[in-house]
Amino acid sequence: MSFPDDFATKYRERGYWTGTLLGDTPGGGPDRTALVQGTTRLTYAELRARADRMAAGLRAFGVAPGDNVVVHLPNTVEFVVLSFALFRLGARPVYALPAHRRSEITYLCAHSEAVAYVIPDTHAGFDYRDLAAEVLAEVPGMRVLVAGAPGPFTALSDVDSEPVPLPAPDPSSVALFLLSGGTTGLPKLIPRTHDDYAYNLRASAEVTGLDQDTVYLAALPIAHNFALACPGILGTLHAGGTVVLAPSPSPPDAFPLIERERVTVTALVPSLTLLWLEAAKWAGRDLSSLRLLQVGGAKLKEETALRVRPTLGCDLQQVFGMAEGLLCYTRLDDPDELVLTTQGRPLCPDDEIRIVDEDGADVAPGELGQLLTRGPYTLRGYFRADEHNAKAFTPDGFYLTGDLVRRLPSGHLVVDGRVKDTINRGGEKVSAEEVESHLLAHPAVHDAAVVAVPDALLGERTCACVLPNGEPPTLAELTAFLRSRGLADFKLPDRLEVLNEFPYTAVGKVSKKALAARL
Ligand code: J2J
Repeated sequence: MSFPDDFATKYRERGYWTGTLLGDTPGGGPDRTALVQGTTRLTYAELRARADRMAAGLRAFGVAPGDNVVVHLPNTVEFVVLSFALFRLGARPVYALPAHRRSEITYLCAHSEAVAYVIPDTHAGFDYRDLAAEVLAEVPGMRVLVAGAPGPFTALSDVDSEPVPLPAPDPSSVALFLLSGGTTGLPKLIPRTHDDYAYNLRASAEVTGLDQDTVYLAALPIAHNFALACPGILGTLHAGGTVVLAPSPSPPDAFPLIERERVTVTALVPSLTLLWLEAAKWAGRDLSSLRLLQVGGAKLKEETALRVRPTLGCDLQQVFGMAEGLLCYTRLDDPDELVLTTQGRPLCPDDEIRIVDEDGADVAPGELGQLLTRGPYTLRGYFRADEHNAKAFTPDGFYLTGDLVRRLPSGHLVVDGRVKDTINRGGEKVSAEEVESHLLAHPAVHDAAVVAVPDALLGERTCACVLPNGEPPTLAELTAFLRSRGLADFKLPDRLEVLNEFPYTAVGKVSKKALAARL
């Protein structure tokens, strides 16, 4: 599903789509530092050279333009080099989150018909080579590349050869796939083109004021849109700044890096922001280089927003974004009132916004309704998902975000709930339907409904409501069962409620609203 010709023409004429290829993104001077990971430091010249060699190596290895490659790497130099190598080649990374496991990865590899799957050897106490062996049993024929000790597979470091001239990909072609937070059973693949994603990261870099003096700390997983390109690592490298890769966003990992590298900008979800605000008081680390903290992924409470400047000594930017496209940012020169209480306004003057009621009619100005959007960097359809696309888009191409928002006269949006059946667990999105379908496979579960319950730290947690089949299962039994089915840990229910019956809506569907209210 690509952009219609008349829209593509408009987006080019207005200067959003410039024909820039993502492989050409690293924009800094050759001797400047592009990447820092632990004791490893790469200049821009080194980054470009390594990406060129890996692109040639991948080509020789059999990866061709248009091929899909599932990339399952943590925040490492290899992630960045591999991404640029694939962009140069015109092969397409499918970015899996480090927390994904057999259930998600098997599906992603099969659905994208990936030719290769790239993993670390171990990360955060987990051996990804064991996972790869399990995935291969279900998706045979795929090649596995390992950053680190390869075990039975191929070392990524061996995928290396003298640079060769490679044909440049078409800027309007798909450059990469991101994953949707998911409203249905399985995560959807979001195709992003060179043209649209280059705009996404360039305009984001502008709105956050990035330049070659920026030192960006990648604390959140860079496989996620926020830390990848909003402006994230790609926006920073475009601006010629320095990217510092953190192994995790926890204060003990992140704070020493901020102090040592004089980090100026970073991005967090609200639950981590709370953690940082607490830790900053006792950590005894010099965080004074921080200029800007971006917070997004879930609704930031005003109480938390108010604490950012006094505690961390930097400005706050709220970001309401989605991997599907649309990004809203509070601006650096917005009045405090807007920065503290809104989720920003759209990035592009040609982001089209509609706010509609249940019948799809536009609401009155200032009223709450579902946000629909269309624009130069918002997808027109998920990859190979015709049936879902028919429901997720209007006939004229607006994407139904599932978010409930109201718009202020300034154009800023306030997010206030959602109509999609997901749980936003500290910024990590859990599809209720996906968890329910796994729960239903358990012999002691007759029926299951998964709902969000409020939580002081994470914003929301996941509650599994179950009608038992005979002896009711325990939460520990169910989470062990879900884990054995290869589901990522962040999707495991935090709480179990065993019920005798579900409340139903007039049309006979389980009423999640009534269920949540009952809890
Ligand atoms: C309330 N809900 C929010 C916010 C996202 C930047 C920032 C975040 C994401 C992201 C992203 C929210 N307040 N500030 O991709 O580039 C919820 C909405 C939205 C969904 C998208 C980025 N910011 N959300 O979170 O694809 O429900 O992207 O539709 O993971 O997160 O989730 P995701």
